[in-house]
Amino acid sequence: MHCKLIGVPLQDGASRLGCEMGPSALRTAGLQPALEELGHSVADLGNVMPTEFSDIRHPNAVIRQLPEIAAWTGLLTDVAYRESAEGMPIFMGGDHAMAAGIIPGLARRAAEKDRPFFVLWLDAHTDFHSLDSTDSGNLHGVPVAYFTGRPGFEGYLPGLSHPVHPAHVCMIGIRSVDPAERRAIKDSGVTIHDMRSIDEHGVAVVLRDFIATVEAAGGLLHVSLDVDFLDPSVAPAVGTTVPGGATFREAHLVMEMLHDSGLVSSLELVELNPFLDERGRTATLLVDLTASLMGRQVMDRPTRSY
Ligand code: DIR
Ligand code: MN
Ligand code: MN
Ligand code: MN
Repeated sequence: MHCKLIGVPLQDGASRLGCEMGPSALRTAGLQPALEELGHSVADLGNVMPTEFSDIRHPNAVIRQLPEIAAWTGLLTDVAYRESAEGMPIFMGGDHAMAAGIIPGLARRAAEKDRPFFVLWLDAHTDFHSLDSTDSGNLHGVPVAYFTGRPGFEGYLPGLSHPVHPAHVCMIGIRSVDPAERRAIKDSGVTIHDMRSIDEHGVAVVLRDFIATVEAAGGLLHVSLDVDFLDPSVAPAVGTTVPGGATFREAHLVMEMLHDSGLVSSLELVELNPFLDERGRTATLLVDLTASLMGRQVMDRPTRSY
């Protein structure tokens, strides 16, 4: 496989500074050599950065950095569309607001290839606020509502040419949902496997169903991995830790099963805040999870202590 690393030093969607260092930390933790060791070719395309910002305001006064997020969204839609023509783009975030641009760009490409497009959303949060409902004002809380075509973004974020069908979005790891998000997502058609369902059935069972759906449809699958999907005890480098997350092995098993499915066509690693890390362990874990997704077997794991 030809992997393309694309750095997205975006932190305007989160409340704490630091996610802009995410791409550097993933490079430092050895993402490129880890992929090369598995026999993939890798091109690091560097970082992208918007240059033009328009002066937009929304009546919801708590919203932060709307002009910046609008500019990033437009830029990332173009970048994701362009870089998904061939090879496997790996977007190194950056906070989760980046998904608002990347996913519509990938969806446009999938439509052009005549393939149904699916999203696996690995996160503690549903990120399903509208601009009207967000009470934190942090726009990393809105991307799923936006890219599934929920109303209220018109005139604020770029118009969506290819919204993702909510039934094509599967969330795993959910355990922190604001009341307004809960009301909106309930009847949206998005599939949600919260942490209780992982505890009760095991992550393999819920993931196998979704993989079967994507496979039956002949779809392309994008994986959006938010660091807070993981339990803070194994992944402390994130601004919004929520206890009770996926374990080290649950996360690896997800990646291993996705590899075996052969369906994944793109990946986002988001919300890594290296300022909050402990000796690089979260960045290293993200590199190892990516390696599992790209074919590293349990018996081939490097012998390191965490
Ligand atoms: C939270 C989302 N519901 C908010 N938090 C996120 O601020 O609206 N953290 N996305 O990662
Ligand atoms: Mn998120
Ligand atoms: Mn999250
Ligand atoms: Mn909130």
